[in-house]
Amino acid sequence: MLTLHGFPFSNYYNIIKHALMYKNIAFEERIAYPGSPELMAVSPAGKAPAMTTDSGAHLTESSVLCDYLDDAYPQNPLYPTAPEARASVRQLMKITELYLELPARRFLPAVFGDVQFDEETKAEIRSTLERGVKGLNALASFSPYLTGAELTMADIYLRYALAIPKMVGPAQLDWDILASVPGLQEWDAIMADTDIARKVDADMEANTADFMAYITSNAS
Ligand SMILES: N[C@@H](CCC(=O)N[C@@H](CS)C(=O)NCC(=O)O)C(=O)O
Repeated sequence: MLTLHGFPFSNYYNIIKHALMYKNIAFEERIAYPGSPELMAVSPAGKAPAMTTDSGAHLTESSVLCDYLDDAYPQNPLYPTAPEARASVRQLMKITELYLELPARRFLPAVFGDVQFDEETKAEIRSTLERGVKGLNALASFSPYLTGAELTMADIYLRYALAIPKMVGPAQLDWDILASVPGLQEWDAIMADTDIARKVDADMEANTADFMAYITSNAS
């Protein structure tokens, strides 16, 4: 059976977990924290998520895993079939990763530690985030999903990627991403209102104390 390695507090892990559940793919979860020998054994960069396929191959990088799941398990597809439409979905995923998730992630040391960011760095991060906001404003139709009537991988990807800008935006930049993109708040509520999202969120909540304990014990 396919194995998902990582931890439920991780937003990237949850992208893959949500996709697996949506596609009705049998999988087992193996909890492994960043930098642990268990994760290093399956993830060269020591990051979550990693996946072990049915034939025993180890794969990493969430966007790669998203593609793999739809290629290897065609049921309940999360990408359209037409090449241009597929590219549009991937375009949204890439914009989400590069211009929303990753820049916001730079503030995590302020959330999990006592790091302070100077105004110049904040302005630099903000200007990257503004590119992401422009991208969503230009490309997302919210009708009701990002690219139309069908849920795609871009919706799942954005739902969990948004966790970081939502977490850091107000405190670090006095900025609310949901208010910056018309339709995003309503879309976010739709995305949260499914059994799969509720299960992923509940598991995340349940993992919080354990993850924090791991972070704390590895900080000292
Ligand atoms: N580019 C990677 C990023 C994954 C990532 O950053 N995962 C976090 C957990 S949410 C992690 O393992 N961080 C540990 C680290 O950076 O050492 C992906 O798309 O899967």
